[in-house]
Amino acid sequence: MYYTKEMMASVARVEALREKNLHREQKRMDADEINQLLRDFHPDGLRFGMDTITVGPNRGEIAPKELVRLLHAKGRVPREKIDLSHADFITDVLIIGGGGAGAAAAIEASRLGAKVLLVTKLRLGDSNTIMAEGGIQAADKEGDSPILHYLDVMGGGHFCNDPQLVRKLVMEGPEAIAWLCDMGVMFDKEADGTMATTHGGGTSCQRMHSAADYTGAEIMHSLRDEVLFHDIAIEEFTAAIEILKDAKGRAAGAILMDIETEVCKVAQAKTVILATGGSGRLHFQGFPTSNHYGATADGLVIAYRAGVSLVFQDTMQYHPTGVLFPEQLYGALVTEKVRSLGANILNAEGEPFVNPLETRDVVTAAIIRECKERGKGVCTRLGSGVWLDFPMIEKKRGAGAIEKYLPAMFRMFRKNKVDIRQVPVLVYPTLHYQNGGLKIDTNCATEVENLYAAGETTGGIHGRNRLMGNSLLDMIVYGRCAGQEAARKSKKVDFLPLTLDHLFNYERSLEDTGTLERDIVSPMLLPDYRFGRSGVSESEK
Ligand code: MEZ
Repeated sequence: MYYTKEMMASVARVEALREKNLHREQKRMDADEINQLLRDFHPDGLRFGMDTITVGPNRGEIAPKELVRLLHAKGRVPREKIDLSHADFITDVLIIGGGGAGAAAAIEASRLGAKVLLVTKLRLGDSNTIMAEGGIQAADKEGDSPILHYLDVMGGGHFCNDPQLVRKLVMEGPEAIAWLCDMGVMFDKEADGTMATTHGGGTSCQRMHSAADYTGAEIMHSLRDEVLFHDIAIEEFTAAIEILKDAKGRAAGAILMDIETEVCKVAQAKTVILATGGSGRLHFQGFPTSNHYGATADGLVIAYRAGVSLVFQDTMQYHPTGVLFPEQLYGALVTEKVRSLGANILNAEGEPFVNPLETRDVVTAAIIRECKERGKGVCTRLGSGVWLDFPMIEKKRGAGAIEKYLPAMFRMFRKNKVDIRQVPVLVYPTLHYQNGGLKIDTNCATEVENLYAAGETTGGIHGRNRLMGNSLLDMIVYGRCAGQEAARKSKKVDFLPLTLDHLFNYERSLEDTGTLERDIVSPMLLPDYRFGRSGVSESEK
């Protein structure tokens, strides 16, 4: 154990109050308190973190400035070397992205008889899906219903979610769980064989299905095995750097780039699915992230240039409990399941200051207020944070509960010399999820014909704040849907000559408005940490 003397003094205060805190119910905030808190302390409310988009479908709207910079950059395509009259790959359905949504889409498209090519810039499975910990929501138990789930999703998203997208999410939730079970996913069960489920922040029923605290890994491994079982072509370490269109303005493939050699190839497809995931690696407002290394908003950038609108692009999810200490785990996710199991959030005095099962945006804003305004955080070299009191779990659920329910957390901290059965852990919000993204309809169709999207790269389902466990559900429900729709549509499409005119026109608009970012190209593909966390040199900031 190598907590500092000051930290240990604060831990002693947490321990002294633990018995009292066990019997203390932290009150929930009312709507006015929540609105005020979010306005004043949630990072989304800080307008200095935003810039205005100057071209394209969302011209005049705001987005995080790190994203705007990429939207205002030139494409990566080596124009002189690309011959669009020759296709290196020809397929029915091209899937861009090898995480949960891409894999689910590939399985369904292949099942419907389409020829499928899946490209991923890392390896199949490298994604935010595989890193998801706490669970997947679905209203499949007695006493629950999709209607209650619907109300929770809408409430969590501040009632600005797209109602039809939410309807599909919750109605198809139980079937998604059954599909995963059929595929071999081993969810936790009670002794009588029924699903073991817990609450998440903002849920009215216990509908969080989990595989301990590595639910995403359990799901992704099964999806990956299933993809490999099908006749699906896979190109790893291959990034899509631009959408190709045909002479009718429909999506018709992509320019692919080998991530090692940077050699580019042309993939021609009847339909294209974007399942490129999130953008945590852009480190909005300098936050650390729980995201995988490839979460760099690529899908948003290439689809936007092709003409797809963004929705809720100004709202990000900062998960309240990222690791603050030990430093080598900075930003790593501490699953919300820890709070579902009974751990509370405490300031340096050991006092609770927010109900741990408020929605994520609320808990995040409360932590930021406690540290930044009230000065009641615990100081570390990386800033101040608050305690997540793991030992409270064993007080509530008995000895052995941590190793039973949170084996991955236990191991992660033990490897770093922290025994979470004995001591609380210092946490601070970490960038976790992109609430917004590409606009889709309930068939996963974007505004560009033959271009579909699914998973974290899309927006609208979760409104301005997603609840725990709804992204794993979203990527299964909508990933499957995208695969089916794209496969069906591919049967009606003929190949026409390919073009990149949309890219050239977009770049011309940037030149005309004087807003072209001349010193970078996009999509980013991988973060560059040579100049600090955001990949932007200090002098540029
Ligand atoms: O849905 C999520 O983001 C999730 C399950 C995260 C977690 O806290 O475990």
